[in-house]
Amino acid sequence: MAARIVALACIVVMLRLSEAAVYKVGDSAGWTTIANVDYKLWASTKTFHIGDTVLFEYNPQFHNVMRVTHPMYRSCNTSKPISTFTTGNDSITLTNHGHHFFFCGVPGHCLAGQKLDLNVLLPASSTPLSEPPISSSSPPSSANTIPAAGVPGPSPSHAASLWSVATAQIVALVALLVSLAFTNFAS
Ligand SMILES: *[C@@H]1O[C@H](CO)[C@@H](O)[C@H](O)[C@H]1NC(C)=O
Ligand SMILES: *[C@@H]1O[C@H](CO)[C@@H](O)[C@H](O)[C@H]1NC(C)=O
Ligand SMILES: [Cu+2]
Repeated sequence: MAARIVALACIVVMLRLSEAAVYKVGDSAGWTTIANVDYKLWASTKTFHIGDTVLFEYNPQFHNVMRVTHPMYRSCNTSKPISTFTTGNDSITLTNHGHHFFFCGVPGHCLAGQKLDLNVLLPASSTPLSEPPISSSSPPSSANTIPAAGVPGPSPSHAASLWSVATAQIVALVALLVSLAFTNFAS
């Protein structure tokens, strides 16, 4: 009986941990230059995992979002963005580990500090249950799925990390259910 309760508790904890987080960039201030948001500080207070989503909210008349390489990020060079988002409500799902570099491409805004460096942590292989998979619930109005910024690019083995996290969770769940069945059988 006790083993059954423990197994059920494990399942509940696992389901809670598998929820991917959504982070609104800049919190209530959003993506802007006028509030003097320190986006470096903002990012440092979060722990980003594969499957999490960052939401850029801004007035599209005044700002945009460009994903860029590290050298372009450092020099605020807007000439060759990897991708550009302009809806004012851009939801970007983080599908790879490593640094993701963003800035606003409007002249002067990156230099004024409207730039964001996100570091998505590697799934820890010893604790696969703590890594959330991509949320499959209601797709946002402007969902974008992106790989990690290059320099250096993600290796093919890491591209599969999301899949292995999901697989590990399923394996763990099956293991728990099997142990649950054996507990019932023995008692
Ligand atoms: C921006 O990057 C491009 C290469 O993508 C380069 O040709 C250009 O000189 C750079 N501009 C500045 C101002 O560094
Ligand atoms: C922005 O998109 C999110 C979903 O990605 C949605 O929940 C939110 O209501 C949207 N906000 C605006 C102002 O459209
Ligand atoms: Cu801007």
